[in-house]
Amino acid sequence: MTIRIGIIGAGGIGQAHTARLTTVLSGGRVVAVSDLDAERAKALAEPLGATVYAEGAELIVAEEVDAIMVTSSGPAHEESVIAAIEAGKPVFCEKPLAPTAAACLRIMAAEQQAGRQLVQVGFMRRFDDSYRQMKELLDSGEIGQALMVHCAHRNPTVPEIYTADMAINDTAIHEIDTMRWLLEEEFVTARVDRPKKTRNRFPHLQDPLVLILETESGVRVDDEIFVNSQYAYDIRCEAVCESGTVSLTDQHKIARRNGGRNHSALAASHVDRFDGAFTTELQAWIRSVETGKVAGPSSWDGYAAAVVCDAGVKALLGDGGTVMIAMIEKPAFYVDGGPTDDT
Ligand code: ISE
Repeated sequence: MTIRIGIIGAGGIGQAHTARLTTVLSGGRVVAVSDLDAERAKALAEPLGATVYAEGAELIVAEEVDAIMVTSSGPAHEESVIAAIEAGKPVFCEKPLAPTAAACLRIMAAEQQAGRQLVQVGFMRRFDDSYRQMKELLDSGEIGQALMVHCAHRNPTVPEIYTADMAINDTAIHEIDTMRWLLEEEFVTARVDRPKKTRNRFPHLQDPLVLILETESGVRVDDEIFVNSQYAYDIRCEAVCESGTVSLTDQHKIARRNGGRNHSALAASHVDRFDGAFTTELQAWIRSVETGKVAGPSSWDGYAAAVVCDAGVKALLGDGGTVMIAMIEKPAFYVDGGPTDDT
């Protein structure tokens, strides 16, 4: 069975996912594309023989489309995701699920109304081999319970259109989701520390910053966000546990030695650092469409991340104090993948 996929949003990530679906993954085929920019949609669709739809809404209800991939800009996600749910079609939505917790709640309401989970959110780090190995070790209990986690998320540079809140909403959101998944706990407080600013930033940014989160049981997570680090895309994570530690290693691409030196090539962006994770994530989505059971991050996870982001942004823009995080109780619908076709 080949899942016929419609892509809404033909920008960078839409193109990257399409390339994966076309060349690396099995079980899915891109048959339809829609983008506000018709030329961009055409450029993506034509080589694949896919149909271009002027409106995402038309693509969603098209007979030839079995499942939807939403790779448009964050604020446009809600409309497409809800329309896909209403059409009863599975939908993969890039992160963030929606820019506000209120919008995520509307998506969850539509999904519960539909009676089965249909949404997977693009938090790809959950599919990264090294994070998965960390989780396996933590789950085994071999090194005791996690007490603290030190994270760093460094990008070489960001463009001028990157706004102050994006340090949380667009960048730290990855650690927020990954830590919820790794620790299997929700966060209850957020604070932002503001170190000395780099001269290599645009003036509207606080760069670097440290987001400090605390979970229900008291695990402290610190996340250094440094988006003008200049040198590489560097993702770090160390969990300090009761009787040991576990951390990601340096993600070298190659190690070169010459001229009396040891040079290690580091990732330049999330595209190469998380290449394998993106592939595993999308393959898992295709399989889940086949089985009818969402297997990755759900709308609930999209909502939970949005609530923590809202608190993080409030802390960043506030007076340096601690912000309480208030989430709704997790609906039974989202426990263990929720109801399926057969329930
Ligand atoms: C970007 O939007 C991403 O999603 C990347 O994974 C992240 O590392 C980067 O910081 C964000 O700006």
